[in-house]
Amino acid sequence: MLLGGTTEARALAKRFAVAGIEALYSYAGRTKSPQPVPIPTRIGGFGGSDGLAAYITQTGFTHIVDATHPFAAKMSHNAVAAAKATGTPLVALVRPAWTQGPGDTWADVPDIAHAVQALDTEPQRVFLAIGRTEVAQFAARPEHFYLLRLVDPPSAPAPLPDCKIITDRGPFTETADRALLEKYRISLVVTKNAGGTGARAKLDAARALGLPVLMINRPTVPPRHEVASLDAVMDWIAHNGTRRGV
Ligand code: 3Y8
Ligand code: NAP
Repeated sequence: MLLGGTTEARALAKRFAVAGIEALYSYAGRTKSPQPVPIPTRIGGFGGSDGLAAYITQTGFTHIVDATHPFAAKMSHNAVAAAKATGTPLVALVRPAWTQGPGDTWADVPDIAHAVQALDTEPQRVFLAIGRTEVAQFAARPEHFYLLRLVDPPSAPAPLPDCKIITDRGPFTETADRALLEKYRISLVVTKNAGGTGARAKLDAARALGLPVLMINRPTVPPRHEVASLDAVMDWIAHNGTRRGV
C-alpha cells in the first residue's frame, strides 16, 4: 500500500512497476483530476486508522509505504496506528527539510497560525504558496495583497479582499516562479517546508530576487521507520520479505 500524493511517491510507483512489485497507489481525492501513475490507484479516505487497518487486512497488503507530504500529518498518524494494529511493516519516505542557504532571507515559524501572526506588518504583497486549505486563516490579515496558487479553480470566492488566484499544478520551475514574483511585485513568499524538488522553485526565485521567505515548519508525526531515498525503500521491501506486495 503506497500512500502517495507527492513527486517522490510518483517516482516510487514507477520503481515498483519496473520491479514488478504488486502495489496500490492511494490518493486522498483532494484534487479534481489527480495525475495518473503507472500502478493501480485508489482515491479517497479509508475512514480513519481503523478503516485503514481493516483495508490492509482485507486486501492482504504486506507493507505500508507512507510517501505522503510532510504536512499530511493525520494520514501519517493513521498509517502508524494501522501498521501497529495489523502488525504490518511500515516505512516512511521523508524528504529532508529545506535549509537556508547563502542569499536566503528566511524567517521560520512553527505553524500556520504563527505565520498569520508574523504578517502583523505594514501592507505587503504576499505570495501565499500554501495551497487552498489554510488560506482562510489569513483573512485575519486583510491589509495585504495575496497571490494564491491553487491546483483547482476555487469553488467559492476567496476569503481575502485583495487577492489574485492562479491555478497551476507543480512541479514548478525557477524561471516561471521568478516571472510570477516579478509580475505581481511580490515582497514576501509564505511557504510550508515541504522539502523535495516539486515546490522549491519559489525559494530559488525568491533568493534570486532577494525576497524574504516566511517558512512554515512541519507538524510533528509519530516515531516510525523513516528513509530519505527511493533506493532505501526498495532495500527495505527486499529485506522485509514480501508475500503479496505493497
Ligand atoms: C492530491 C495530486 C505528483 C505529485 C506532485 C510535491 C510536489 C507538485 C508542489 C506552490 C506549492 C502545495 C499543494 C503542492 C505541490 C507537488 C505534488 C505538490 C504545493 C497534487 C495532487 C494532490 C495535491 C493536494 C494538494 C493540497 C495542497 C498541496 C498544492 C494531483 C497536485 C500548496 C503544498 O485544493 C486542495 O485541496 C489542495 C490540497 C493538499 C495543500 C493545501 O493545503 O491546499 N497539495 N497536490 C493528492 C491526494 O488527493 O492524495 O492532483 O495530481 C500533488 C503535488 N502537489 O504526482 O507528481 O511532491 O510536493 N501541493 C505545499 O508544498 O505547500 C504547491 O504552489 O508553490
Ligand atoms: P491529512 O490532512 O494528513 O489527512 C486527512 C485525511 O485525508 C486522512 O485522515 C485520510 O482520510 C485522507 N488521506 C490523506 N492522504 C491520503 C492518501 N494518500 N490516501 C488516502 N487517504 C488519504 O492529508 P492532507 O494534508 O489533506 O493531504 C492529502 C493528500 O495530498 C496526501 O496524498 C498528501 O500526500 C497530498 N499532499 C498534501 C500536501 C499538503 O500540503 N498537506 C502537499 C502535497 C501533497 P481517512 O481518515 O478517511 O483515511
